Amino acid sequence: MDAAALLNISQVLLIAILVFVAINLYLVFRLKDIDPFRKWDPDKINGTLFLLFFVVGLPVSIVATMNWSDTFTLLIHPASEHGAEIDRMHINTMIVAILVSVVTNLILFYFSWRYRYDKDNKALYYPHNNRLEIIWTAVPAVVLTLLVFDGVGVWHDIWKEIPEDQEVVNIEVNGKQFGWTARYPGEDLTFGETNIGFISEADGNALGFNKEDEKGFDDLVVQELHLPVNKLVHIDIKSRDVLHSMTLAHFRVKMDAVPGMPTYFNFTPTITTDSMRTLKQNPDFNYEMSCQQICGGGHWNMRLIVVVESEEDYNKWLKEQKTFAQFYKELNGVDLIAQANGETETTEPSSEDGEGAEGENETEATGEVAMVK
Ligand SMILES: [Cu+2]
Repeated sequence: MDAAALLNISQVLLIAILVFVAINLYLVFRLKDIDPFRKWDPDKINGTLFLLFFVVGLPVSIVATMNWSDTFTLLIHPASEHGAEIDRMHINTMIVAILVSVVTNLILFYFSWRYRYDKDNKALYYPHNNRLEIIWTAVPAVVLTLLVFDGVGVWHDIWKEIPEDQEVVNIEVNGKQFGWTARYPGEDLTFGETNIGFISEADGNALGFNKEDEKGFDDLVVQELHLPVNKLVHIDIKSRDVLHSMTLAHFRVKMDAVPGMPTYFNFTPTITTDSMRTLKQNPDFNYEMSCQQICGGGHWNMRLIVVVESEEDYNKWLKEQKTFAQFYKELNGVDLIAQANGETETTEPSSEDGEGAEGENETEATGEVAMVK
């Protein structure tokens, strides 16, 4: 028997003994026909308990939050350019909410004690006060409007148009029950066409590539998201079944993945995984993508590791990943590139052919798994 089980048994025993003692006391009082609580004033007791609850409860909840909640530790080191703005808004909202909550609860608990029942006191009939009504309607309205305006401004900044000439890293993220898969466009920087009707888990085409579209041959399908630091990232977000929510909490990024309606999010990661490990003093720390929309039984397990690294390391990693054509050939023995070339002989010396040949040579060298179901 382990310590925890022993503790549980001793707790049950303790409660049983207390119940036993209470029953005995009750029987003794009844036999002797005495009421030990005759002199107790329930209004005074309740009033005092209310006050005590506030005086003890408030500091306890503050200490507990500061020591055991993620609220404060999560909200340091935003890892994206816009993250600091989100945190600033969050802190402003928290200050307002905590202030209002402490003041109203102080009044609630103090009044419960101060105006407890007293037989000499007569209740004051006070049905209405226009000035009070105006104050407690106008003050929250103004404060909330200020918070909302601030939020709209920040949201507008996050969603600003990207200038045509700005360099953007394009990535696609696909959600399904239950997992995330990321896709990079490969060397041609263009995603191949996909269609939900082409999805076939059996032959490894989990994203539904159109196997006749050459633009998809060099696409990289990966189970780990790599991002270059300080580069603008554009993520197209898709879902193939139900509603998911792509969440990168450390980067303050969150956007729903909606079946049949592609969404997107642009952001710039600013802290590499290595730097964050140092900042957090945790050598095992990893950024991760999660799902924050309850989407079924395996919702909790929708996790994708995210690695932020230097552009050099990022490019190196990209080169190590298998293209869709390589992966497909290894799994099914079908060479999509050769097939496409055979069918379209007239368009022979295109640039894709060169890339295709290179890709074939690399097949042997990179044996690592790039694509999982
Ligand atoms: Cu989900």
